[in-house]
Amino acid sequence: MFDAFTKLVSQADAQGQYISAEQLSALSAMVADSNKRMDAVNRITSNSSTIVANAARSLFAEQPQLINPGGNAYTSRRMAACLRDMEIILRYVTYAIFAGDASVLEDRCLNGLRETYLALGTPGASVAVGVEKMKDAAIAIANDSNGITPGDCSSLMAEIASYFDKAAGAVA
Ligand code: PEB
Repeated sequence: MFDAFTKLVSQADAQGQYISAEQLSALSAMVADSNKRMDAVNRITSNSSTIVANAARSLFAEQPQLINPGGNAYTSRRMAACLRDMEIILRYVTYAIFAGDASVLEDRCLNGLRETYLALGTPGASVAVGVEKMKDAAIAIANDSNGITPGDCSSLMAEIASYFDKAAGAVA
């Protein structure tokens, strides 16, 4: 598991090189913007139940076969497993945002997940739709400029979107 710093150290070490000036300036830009990052993590974390519940509701409205008899979220046991899966994925995305690196998400959540869903007969494409819905909700919440000092959060939001896209792409 890496963060933005240890990832660079590992890459530099693999090549037997010092950290370059460009790498230092990229890291220093990240540090300068870290309050935005912490705020985004905090906002997504404290709204996680809403993000998961609304994304699931919207997924089931679009794909009602999932909650009809025989569907993959039919019976409360499967519904609970589905909501739990979405919560797990969202939690790992928040870790990736915090670390500024996707490796925790990849190694501890996405690795083997497609195969798990194949073995369970759970439709990965539907999970991916749910993840994309969480992305939209999370970014709307993290990027809400009401009540905060306005600033440019576009690159952070793009980074956050990329973690959700990675998760969706890993199971679709
Ligand atoms: C992944 N999900 C399920 C299982 C596992 C995971 C390992 C099997 C064991 C169990 O039921 O608990 N676990 C989960 C995860 C990590 C992990 C992400 C990462 C660290 O450890 N059903 C739907 C939707 C979708 C869904 C499309 C969006 O209709 C999910 C939610 N996951 C779903 C369902 C099951 C499941 C299990 C329904 C239960 C399947 C079954 O038992 O029939």
